[in-house]
Amino acid sequence: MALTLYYHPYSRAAGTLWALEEAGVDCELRVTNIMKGEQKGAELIAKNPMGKLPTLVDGDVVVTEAAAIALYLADRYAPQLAPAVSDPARGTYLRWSFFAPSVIEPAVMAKMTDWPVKEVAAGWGTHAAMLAAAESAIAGRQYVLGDTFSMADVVFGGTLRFMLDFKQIEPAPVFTNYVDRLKQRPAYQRAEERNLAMRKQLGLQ
Ligand SMILES: N[C@@H](CCC(=O)N[C@@H](CS)C(=O)NCC(=O)O)C(=O)O
Repeated sequence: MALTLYYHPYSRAAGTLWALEEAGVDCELRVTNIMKGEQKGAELIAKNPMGKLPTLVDGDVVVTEAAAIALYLADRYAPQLAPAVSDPARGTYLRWSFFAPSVIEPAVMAKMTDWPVKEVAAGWGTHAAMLAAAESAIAGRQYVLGDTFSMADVVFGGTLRFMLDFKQIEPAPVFTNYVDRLKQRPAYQRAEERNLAMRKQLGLQ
């Protein structure tokens, strides 16, 4: 198997399994116990100086950052899940894929930790503006691209799924309906089964 994912079921790498399942890509899972600090060991640090999961190795290439990994998998292995570079829909696809880690995640973290930041300087603005923008991405639509599912839904929807499951955002119907729709996907369910099996195998629950 050419691909290796440094993985733990209690990490963002669990979401990467969904991306792999959607892309139909086989990948060796290198379990890295973040509870024991294995992510800071020499093997992973050599590949990802952040010492974080997920880290994907594909031949000679290392890809880090969950969103980048998902978009990479679509571009390289499942182009049907990404608008072509020449398609203007690519703008929408990239917009909400980048919005997840660069706006949703820090806005939620800033609110949870009472981190005082200047709204004009912080790239994520305010929590309220983040929620309104996220809502605008999917209001009246099935998916980020309208009727067409894409890898942007794995990234953007996967982030909302996590925030809802861990009660980090309010369960507004626009978000819960969208996430419920995503959870029906066979690839999502296969990934969740694998994550669950791995948690059991590692004695976690
Ligand atoms: N920006 C990274 C964040 C990765 C990240 O923070 N991963 C966590 C697990 S979800 C981690 O590896 N934590 C262990 C550590 O920082 O030592 C991404 O989006 O993939």
